[in-house]
Amino acid sequence: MKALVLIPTYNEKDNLPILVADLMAIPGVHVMVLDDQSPDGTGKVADALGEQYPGRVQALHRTGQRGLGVSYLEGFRRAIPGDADFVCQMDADLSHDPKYLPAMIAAAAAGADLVIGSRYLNGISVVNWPLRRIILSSFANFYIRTVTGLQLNDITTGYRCWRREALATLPLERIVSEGYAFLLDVTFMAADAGLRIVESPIIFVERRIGASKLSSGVLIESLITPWKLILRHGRIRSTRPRSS
Ligand SMILES: Nc1nc2c(ncn2[C@@H]2O[C@H](COP(=O)(O)OP(=O)(O)OP(=O)(O)O)[C@@H](O)[C@H]2O)c(=O)[nH]1
Ligand SMILES: [Mg+2]
Repeated sequence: MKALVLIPTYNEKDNLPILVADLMAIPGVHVMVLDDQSPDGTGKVADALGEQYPGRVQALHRTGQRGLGVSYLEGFRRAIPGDADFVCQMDADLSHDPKYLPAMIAAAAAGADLVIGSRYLNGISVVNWPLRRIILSSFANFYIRTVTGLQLNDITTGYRCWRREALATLPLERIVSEGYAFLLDVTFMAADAGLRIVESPIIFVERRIGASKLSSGVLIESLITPWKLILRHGRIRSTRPRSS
């Protein structure tokens, strides 16, 4: 079993070594850091981790347009022709605890095409979020569900695990969105293609070190994207996916 974890970074020099050390404790897990020329030197930290864990950690120094969506797309493009059984996605800011990864990989090994690390499967599982952030995120998920027909509790989470062969079937080159809209876009594409999506519970912990990079432009894009998706493809009509 090989799982490649894609980690997009922008100014995460203090968080990244902690996350990678925890991931390296899980057998079969490999890491690809997707750094966007972070001014704080995260790229150098990623290179050092590559030397510390040869053959398991790889640092990709992106050039050109910066962004979460374009970084993930570049990671997918590199991972798809590779030999990993599973391709996972995680934030670098320690919000996504690696302890949930084995259960997510197991769900994919058991037949799910996409496993979503869900904050909203058992009530609301977030730590250190102000009430307004909880309301915003819950409303965003309710809004996206209502407009698109996607029956998932957490559509904007960045903690995921794909079966590589299933990911390879998607027309990813069509995606142009960023941030939360990117995450919605790719999830919608997976559901529209009939992939089997399951949710696996996680407890999300708000970052303690470093700053958030998601702008109001990205939030507005995530309000518009659901409408773009249904205008192009229609609403999702599949039955409610099962949780793992
Ligand atoms: N490569 C790359 N990574 C990014 C970019 N913007 C954000 N990231 C990374 O994407 C992940 C999620 O970004 P965050 O800023 O934590 O977004 P968020 O979790 O919605 O916001 P917070 O709750 O404030 O942390 C982190 O690992 C970031 O370092 C970018 O432009 N390029
Ligand atoms: Mg974060």
